[in-house]
Amino acid sequence: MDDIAVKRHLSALPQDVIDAENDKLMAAHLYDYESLRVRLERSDVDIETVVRRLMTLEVGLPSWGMISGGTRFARFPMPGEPNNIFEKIEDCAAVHQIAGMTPRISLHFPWDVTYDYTEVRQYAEAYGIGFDAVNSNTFQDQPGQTLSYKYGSLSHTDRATRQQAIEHNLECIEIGQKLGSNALTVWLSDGTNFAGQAQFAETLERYLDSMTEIYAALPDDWRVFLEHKLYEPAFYSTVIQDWGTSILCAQQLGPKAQCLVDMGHHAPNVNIEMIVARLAQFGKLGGFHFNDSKYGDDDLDAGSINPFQLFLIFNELVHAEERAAKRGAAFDPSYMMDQSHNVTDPMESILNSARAIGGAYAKALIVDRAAMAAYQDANDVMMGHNCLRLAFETDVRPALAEARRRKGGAIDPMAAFRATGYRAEKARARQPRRAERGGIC
Ligand code: AFD
Ligand code: MN
Ligand code: MN
Repeated sequence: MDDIAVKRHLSALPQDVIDAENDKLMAAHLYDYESLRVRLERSDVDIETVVRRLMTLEVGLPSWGMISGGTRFARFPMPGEPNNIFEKIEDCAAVHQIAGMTPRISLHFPWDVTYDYTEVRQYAEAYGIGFDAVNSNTFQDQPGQTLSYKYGSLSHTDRATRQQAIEHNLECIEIGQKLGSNALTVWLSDGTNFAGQAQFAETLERYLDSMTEIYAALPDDWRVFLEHKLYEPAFYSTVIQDWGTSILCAQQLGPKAQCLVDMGHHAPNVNIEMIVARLAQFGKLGGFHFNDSKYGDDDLDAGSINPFQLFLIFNELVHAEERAAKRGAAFDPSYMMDQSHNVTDPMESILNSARAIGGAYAKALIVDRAAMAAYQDANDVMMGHNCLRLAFETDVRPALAEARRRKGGAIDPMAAFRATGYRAEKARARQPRRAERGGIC
């Protein structure tokens, strides 16, 4: 790896292939871009400003989403998928080269445990990839583990089991420091399957005691993200079941503790954009796990089921961004994806998701906020609503394509990715993964 580590920003994909694909589309792209520019100008929106803001959008990729996912029934591996952290980083770099908005990878431990984190960091840096929040895992027992998490981890009734889970989280922070990460995400699977299995209050107290120890170990510039989830694997109750419990715990722990919103972790029909607004208003919106869902924690591709919801979330994010800017306050949620790709090529799903997330942001950026505020003040319901509808119905793809192109990415991500033949080449070069039994990852 040493020869790779000394170079800077290797290309995972042949840039000339991306450029050639862009050349083919350039005339049509310029025409579409000009049409959008004129269209937006009529609403006093400057397309250049939109493109420049789009160019600042960054979304971290889940290391566990780079391989084919699976259900609890089966996992169907695909030829050419990554076998280790280096290959996952390489795939992230390839996606970033095309999409221009995914410069970080979020690791999950112990799944991504390796022997030399300096080497991993250098390898990633060589590709221009950094590290997003590190994720701890106390929802599975690992080979050789002393105490079982069958009945819980950070909230377990047994002090020694809690201690083991605390130590795992402390180790994640240490690894994260070596990698240059600055956040820890704690998703806790602890909960119950039966009424009477545990007391809600005491369980939460034990969780808070454990989290207090983890919080105390956070370096100065670190944050801890609390990821709530209402069910699964526990089916009667979970300890951090919703954003209410999450924000209460984050407030009790202190300013470095914030809430992470995974879009699939709510009851059906919950108004997620409103949760986003509330968390942002109280400085507790730490991060996102973007994905989409039809029924539960489906981990489908962002924007594939309910793009309007994704847009409404970004509408709140842009509003929160602007509110914070006016007050000189910080607003810096960490955007990440958390998807499971069972029937598609993970890289293609991620490219599509990046497009959906960027598109939702672009649409949120062109909302006429001054007009909407005036309609709201005048209680003109229909016109207030139409400010959002108009933005949502606008085809913003040329602005997004331009943002990608200016970063060396592709006007048409899917076409460019397929033109590189990346996956077929990896299918030849990489060891095939063995067919595994079921399991989320
Ligand atoms: C879980 C949560 C959490 C966790 C992931 C593991 O969304 O983010 O880290 O899946 O695959 O459902
Ligand atoms: Mn998640
Ligand atoms: Mn999930």
